[in-house]
Amino acid sequence: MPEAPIPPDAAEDRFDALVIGAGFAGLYQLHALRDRLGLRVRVLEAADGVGGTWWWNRYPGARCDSESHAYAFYFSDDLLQSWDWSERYPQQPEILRYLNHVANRLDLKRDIAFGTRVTQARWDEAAGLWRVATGTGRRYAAPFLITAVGCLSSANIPDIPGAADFAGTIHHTGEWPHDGVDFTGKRVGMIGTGSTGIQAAPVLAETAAHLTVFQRTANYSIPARNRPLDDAFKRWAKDNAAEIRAAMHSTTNGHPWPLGTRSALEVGAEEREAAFRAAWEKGGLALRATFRDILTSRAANDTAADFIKARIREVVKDPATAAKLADIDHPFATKRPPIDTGYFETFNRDNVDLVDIRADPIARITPTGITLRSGAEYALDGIVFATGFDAMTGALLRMDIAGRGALPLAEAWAAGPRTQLGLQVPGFPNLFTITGPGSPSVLTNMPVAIEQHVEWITDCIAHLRREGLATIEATDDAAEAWVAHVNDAANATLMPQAGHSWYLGANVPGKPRVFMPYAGGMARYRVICADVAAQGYPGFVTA
Ligand code: N01
Repeated sequence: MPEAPIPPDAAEDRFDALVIGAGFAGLYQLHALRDRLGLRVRVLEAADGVGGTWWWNRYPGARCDSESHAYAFYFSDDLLQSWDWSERYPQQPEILRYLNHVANRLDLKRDIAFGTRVTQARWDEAAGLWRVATGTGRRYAAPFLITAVGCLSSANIPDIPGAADFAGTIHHTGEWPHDGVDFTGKRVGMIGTGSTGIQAAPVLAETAAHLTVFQRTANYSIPARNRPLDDAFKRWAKDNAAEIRAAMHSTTNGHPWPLGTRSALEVGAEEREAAFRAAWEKGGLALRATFRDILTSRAANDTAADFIKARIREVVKDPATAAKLADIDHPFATKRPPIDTGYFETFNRDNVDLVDIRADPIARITPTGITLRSGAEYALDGIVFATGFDAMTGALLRMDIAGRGALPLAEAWAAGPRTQLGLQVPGFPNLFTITGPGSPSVLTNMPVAIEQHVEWITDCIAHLRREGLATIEATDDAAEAWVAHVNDAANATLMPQAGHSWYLGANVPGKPRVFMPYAGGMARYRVICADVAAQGYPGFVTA
């Protein structure tokens, strides 16, 4: 039963716009609405500080897979010139320092309510307001509600029988204790081999007495080749900011390198191997862009997949372990490709074991460890769930949002997310979802996608105010057409072939299987959104 709207309340705080979340997206959205449009804005943030993803994900080895000089705000020259990254890939504490630098430099913290988790949001039709309840008991209202809650912020904690009885510690990587976890001398079991597990395993292995990695799906990974940045590079990045920005705006994934122009199949085996080898030695996500058809042709993809599998077998000394690690069941980059610092090498350590839980699944957690279906037991002092997130929709649905006619978002999205451009949902006027499902979001270097959404939303609200309009809402027809286009874009790639990926919601039991991000490319998406705005917002109703 839909609940009644939250009644108007004398203690309610009124603003022109409410923003949920104070990560990259929420910080820029606050700045844009407050300092460019002059609106009264409040950001509601569950954590006690800014940072979003980088506030919560403090697991050992947490670092960004985008290169630091591209993982930054490009809307402000002052921010670019006033910050130096120390490494090619920044670690979590450094990114958190960066976001504090941004918040301080732009004087944002005074408009953020920290420790304030949104528990309910209701569209009050008569008043033309979003009424928002929070965990602190304080209520807020504003005509515009903008979610900046991130795509990977709702932890996916597997429901393994017996977990409550475990005598040791259990931690999910996305909810890591702020004072850390000391695994010195401990037997640690880590479940999950996505980007997170692949980053964490080498660091856990350094301190733990023993690390057991429980692998359900073997994964590709490319060496990051992280390194400290020298002064010459830092100077180059600052002096060439405009060119780097232009490059990021022109590419499929929002990274500052172009997709190769050649097919992997039009060159000879030797030349192809040399190209993959060069990308492998350089390190990082650019290997995916070596040839133009790695994500669209299975035969082209196989050449990259075979190259990486050969490297795994080369690095890992024990043939049985190497075989399990290289037994990858999906095409390369159809799940988000991890990059690593010594992941495969970690399995050459005496204190690390790999357990194949596809062959022999986990039966239960006992007070002393993990037992597999075969009866095999692993004695553990600590368990790390590197099991990912209820991605893209989880954080939105968790907030209990209801729109026109008290329609809950969970009902509107019962068969999967329906949006116009990943920005608005039919039936939810004046609600904007930064990097929402149906937008390129997680397929890109996130700050690029975030800047584009924040600027589109800000321009849209400016347009409404200029025209004396109170509301904007996506139409059903537009959302239907957009969802069809999102599906077509995904089906033009190999990505749906990774049947168990979180892009499809397949990692969360019971979640509808719908390819959620827009795979048509960031550059193309940018043009589509700009055209919609230039044409006076077709696909939306304003009033
Ligand atoms: O999560 P994942 P993640 N029993 O969902 C396994 C971003 N990121 O946190 O593949 C046993 O990718 C699951 O197995 P399977 C990045 O976009 C960015 O690693 O479902 N195993 C898989 O191996 C990334 O893609 C950065 O069979 C279970 C693993 O857990 C996204 O976050 C760093 C299980 C989960 O992998 C998510 O990555 C890290 C169960 N019940 C992450 N449930 C940077 O750039 C799940 N698994 C810094």
